[in-house]
Amino acid sequence: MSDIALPYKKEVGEIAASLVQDGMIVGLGSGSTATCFVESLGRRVTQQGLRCIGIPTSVATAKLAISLGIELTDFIHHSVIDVTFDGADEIEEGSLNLIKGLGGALLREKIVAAASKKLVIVADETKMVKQLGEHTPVPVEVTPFGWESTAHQLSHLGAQVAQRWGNDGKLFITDGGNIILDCHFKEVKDARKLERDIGSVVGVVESGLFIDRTAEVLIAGSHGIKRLEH
Ligand code: ABF
Repeated sequence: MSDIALPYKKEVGEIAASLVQDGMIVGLGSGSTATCFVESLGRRVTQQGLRCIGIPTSVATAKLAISLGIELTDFIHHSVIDVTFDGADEIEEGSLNLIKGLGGALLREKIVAAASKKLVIVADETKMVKQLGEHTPVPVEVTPFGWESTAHQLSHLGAQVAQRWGNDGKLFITDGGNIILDCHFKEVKDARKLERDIGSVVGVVESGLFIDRTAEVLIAGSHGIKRLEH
């Protein structure tokens, strides 16, 4: 991970892991900053005997957690999560609304977030924006069947729609077997309305707009760690 923000991500990952208490059911996020959190949590489990159980937001995070000795569970056994720590692609100042999903895990991330008593976002300072959509498209997970029609309907909302391709040059397929359409909007003036509008398009499974879900943001940067609460 040749990431200039890596020191910040590691720092905020450590802080987040220190907030996990014995007995907690913890949502384990996806992406590079959430990975720093999971790695730090793994150290607390193996070196300090922390007793917690994780619900992962992606197959990749599940594999990482298992490799680090973190016990996992599922929604059959726990329908409510105490706290979830996850990353984000954009965090809007003030509202703390998010764009997530550039890593392709938005559906499970949103399901885990919705099941959580508290969602804590861990990020470096580059993720803060004045208005969502400044430099990130809205990822939308759609069913493969009829995706072309779904894309056409999304374009009626004002989006320039692009299929997501993997680094292997193949069409990106999510853990859920769906595809992702990255929707580029000129401006996202009303993110709450846009989330509703996207969600009402037939064929859409879920969007990467996380509205009114963030309880707290831990931001790492040259100033140290900043804690923002909604
Ligand atoms: C994940 O974190 C995704 O929602 C998002 O794409 C990713 C981006 O964060 P990072 O910069 O930490 O990889 O939760």
